[in-house]
Amino acid sequence: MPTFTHAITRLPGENCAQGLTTADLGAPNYHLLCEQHEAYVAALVSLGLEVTILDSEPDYPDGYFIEDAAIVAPTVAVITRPGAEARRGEEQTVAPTLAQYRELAYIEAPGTLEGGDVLMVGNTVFVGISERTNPEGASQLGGILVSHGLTCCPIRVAAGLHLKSSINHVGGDVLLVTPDFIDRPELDGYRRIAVDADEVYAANTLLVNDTLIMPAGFPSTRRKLETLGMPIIELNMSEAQKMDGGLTCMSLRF
Ligand code: CIR
Repeated sequence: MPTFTHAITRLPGENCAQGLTTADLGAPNYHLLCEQHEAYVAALVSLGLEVTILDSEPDYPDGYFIEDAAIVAPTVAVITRPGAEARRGEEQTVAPTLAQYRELAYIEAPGTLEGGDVLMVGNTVFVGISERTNPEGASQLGGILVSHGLTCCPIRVAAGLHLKSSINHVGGDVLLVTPDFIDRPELDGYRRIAVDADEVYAANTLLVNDTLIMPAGFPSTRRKLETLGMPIIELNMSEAQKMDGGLTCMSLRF
């Protein structure tokens, strides 16, 4: 399992309520969102990561969901081309920081790709084909990553915003999945733990250096994750959830 030493995050802006969302949970409270973001950064620091915090972006209310702007592999960082037109350009604001750590490669038009659709499990990279990531974007990513020793496996995303809204790696050969993904043949070879249908938001649990960070308020998922015997940190994610965002979205880890 990789050990992360760095993370890049971005502060939410006062424009956070202007971001894209399909959730019917009301507008996020900017101040509470900032507190929750601060707790998130503190959790990453407590797990040994050096965290770079970029300023909020006045033109990009979803910019703090920074995971969508890039894929960071061990020897290359791929700057995405977001499928959401309103988010196109965010990736340019992340590239200079990533260039300090990795060689950069780029997804080009007509490809679209968002980092929330990319799940790395060892040398295998699952790429969700979703409303945000098209087959061309997935194929370009595959072409870049294969030359860096990784294998891409496309997987159709029929529910949830991104692939990682529904599937995440929680250690070893174990994936945490929503009920929709439990029987997907692409995941054969992995042990799957399914969250309950009324806890699908908790499928977006983040593995960092042998600790699981999960959203607060999902007791059934917590009990299932406890069987893995790893430390668990719960974070309140109420405000990002209002904007369709989760734990993985709020950082790039490497
Ligand atoms: C969006 O719709 O693009 C943002 N409001 C939420 C992005 C969440 N990102 C992620 O799951 N990786």
